[in-house]
Amino acid sequence: MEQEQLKQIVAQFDICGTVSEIKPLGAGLINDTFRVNTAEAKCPDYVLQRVNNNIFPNVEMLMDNILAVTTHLRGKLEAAGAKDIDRKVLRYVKLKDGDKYYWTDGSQYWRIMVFIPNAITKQAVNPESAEAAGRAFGKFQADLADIPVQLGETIVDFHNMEFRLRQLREAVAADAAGRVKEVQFYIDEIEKRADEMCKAERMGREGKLPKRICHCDTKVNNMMFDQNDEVLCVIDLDTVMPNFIFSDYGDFLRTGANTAEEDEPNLTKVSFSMNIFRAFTRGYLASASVFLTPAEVENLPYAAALFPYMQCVRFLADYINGDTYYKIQYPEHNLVRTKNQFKLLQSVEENTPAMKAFIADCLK
Ligand code: GN1
Ligand code: MG
Repeated sequence: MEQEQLKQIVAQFDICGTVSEIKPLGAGLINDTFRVNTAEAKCPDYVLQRVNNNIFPNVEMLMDNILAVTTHLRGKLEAAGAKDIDRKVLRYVKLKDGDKYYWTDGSQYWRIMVFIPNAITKQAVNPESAEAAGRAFGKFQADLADIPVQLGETIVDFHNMEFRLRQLREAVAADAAGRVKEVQFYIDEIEKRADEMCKAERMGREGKLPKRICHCDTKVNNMMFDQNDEVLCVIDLDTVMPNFIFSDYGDFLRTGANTAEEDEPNLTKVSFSMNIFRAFTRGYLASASVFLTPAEVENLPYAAALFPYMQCVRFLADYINGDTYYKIQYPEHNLVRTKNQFKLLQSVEENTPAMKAFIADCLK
């Protein structure tokens, strides 16, 4: 998109100063993100985002959720007397006209938040930053437990495994891109595990598992760190909604404990790091064990398997559908991601007894 068009969009928002430059930022697979630099030293820079409204159909609800979440987190930080609050929770910018926090021309949806300077985003973590991330996501869930509003489901059934399997089966039946034959091995491996992997949905129906406010996209790169590997701020709040806590625990390990990136084609590099698992779990239990039920704790190793499995199902369904959901850089990209997540799942499965033993030890 042209600078001029982007500047026109920024001009709708009540920002400080004048825009000097706008350039692409980040590595998200769904929204388009830009950094907006301002000319004046007294003004912050900003982050401009186009919300993908094919994937998030109700942007109004999504922004209401985000405003409720950031306001609540800000209140907690103020009550605790925290310093530098604008580095610890996102601040969204209102339109110049009206009180909305997004601008739309009727087909595209845009929003702006204040850029947090000198913060670090990572694609990979070491044990220190994994432990800090565990504490931060546990605290994120704890802090949002008493949010006074009911948050909407921005993507219905987002982490519902039964639903994701139904989508895959529909994709296989339609075979829109003629790719089913080449991926039959993965379909079979997925089906072998399908029943076990839908355990959370069953437990939920039986009243054995609560839904809590979760982040639901706890990829490593959705959190910002300071220079000392401490977590500053949790970002990418589009999917904050009620869910099983497995979402946040499992999805962090899916990226953080993978010894390679989620689209690494060389599968010998892909495995599940028990070092990262131990550090993250230690951190998570330190801040979340106050509210977790025994059933939640007992199933953390299941959650560690569920998320590579679910992501494998989602990438494979998208590949079979002809790449309609995730951004891709080359034609086989979603297939490479599928294979990567399956390899990671196998490594998680090998490590399950060791994970169970570690968690039991932590609780002693
Ligand atoms: C997407 O937007 P991003 O890149 O943080 C996706 C997640 C997937 C992830 C896989 C709304 O997250 O659910 O786990 O890609 N977000 C949505 O990398 O589908
Ligand atoms: Mg992201």
